Amino acid sequence: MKKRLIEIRDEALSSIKGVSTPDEANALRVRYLGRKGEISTLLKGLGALDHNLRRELGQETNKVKTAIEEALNTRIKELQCALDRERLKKERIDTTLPGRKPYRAKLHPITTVMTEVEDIFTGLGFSIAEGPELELDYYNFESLNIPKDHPARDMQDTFYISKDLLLRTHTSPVQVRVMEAGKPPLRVIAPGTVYRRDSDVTHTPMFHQVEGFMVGSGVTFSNLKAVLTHFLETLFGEDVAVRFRPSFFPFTEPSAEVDIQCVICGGGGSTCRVCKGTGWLEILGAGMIHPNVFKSVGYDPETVSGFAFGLGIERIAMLKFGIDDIRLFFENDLRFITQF
Ligand code: 2NM
Repeated sequence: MKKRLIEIRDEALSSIKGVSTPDEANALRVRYLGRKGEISTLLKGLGALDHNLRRELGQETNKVKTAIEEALNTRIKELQCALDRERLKKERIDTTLPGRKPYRAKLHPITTVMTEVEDIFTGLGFSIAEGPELELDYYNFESLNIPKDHPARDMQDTFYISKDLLLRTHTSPVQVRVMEAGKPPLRVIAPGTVYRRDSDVTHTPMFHQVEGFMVGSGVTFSNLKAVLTHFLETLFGEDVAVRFRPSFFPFTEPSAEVDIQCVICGGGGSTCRVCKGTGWLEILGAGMIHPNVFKSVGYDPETVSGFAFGLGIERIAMLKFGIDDIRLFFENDLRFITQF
């Protein structure tokens, strides 16, 4: 029996040397030291032995158990150390790497241009007004001298909600509401979102406008030219050439379109894609407010005069930043949006 005990010990110790994971070592612990392990099984025969022999074998067994236990613990510690070393190597952090730059939010290019336009007009004494995007047909069309069945309603295809309710196609209805609620003299701009059924590289169904007007006694077309020329020189630089061309809007008479010399080719490019070889870019619509608009808001067209104008923010942002597709503004791709 003592011989068998030594055999078990040697076998266990050599097995322990061969294991390669802590789990394997623990399996050996069960096999040799467990309740149904090799040693327990051997000790079942102990009862039949003589007292002295039993004591001697008992002591011997304890020594063997301790030896196996120690060998197991040593091996497990070794293996655990190796595992830890490997993990540390794998998960090593290079503290010398430069830190990642935190993302810094920027203003959307449309917001930047919108604010710039607002600042120029507030600098001239204009105040800012807002109004509903869901608008009555009356304020969007009727009051602006655009009766039902008037061909001008087709100029901007409209999103109708019902017969009388629509998404505003321009911010002029805000101007009408401001005039209706106040009395001359007034200088107001109305920046905001407008909606038209249109979609291609230069049109989106939602875009941004700033419209403005100035009314009082003796406001003239010269005042219109002075204010808009100052505006364009501030926005595009003192040296920009400005041109006023006759045009038509139902809500102004006379009406004009305002061009600047092409910011891309400088006016000389017969092959320029942006100005299509004309050398000029259309930037603004404007005119002297129509007597019928004054009548709508309860002003006397004989004693009150005024000019009004409107411009598209996306178009200006495209020209300022050299962007050729308006849809880029609305895709919210950070690679685009963070460039400005
Ligand atoms: C434009 C062009 C010409 C305009 C007119 C008015 C109002 F309400 F005062 F009559 N607001 N805006 C106007 C005039 C807008 O945009 C191209």
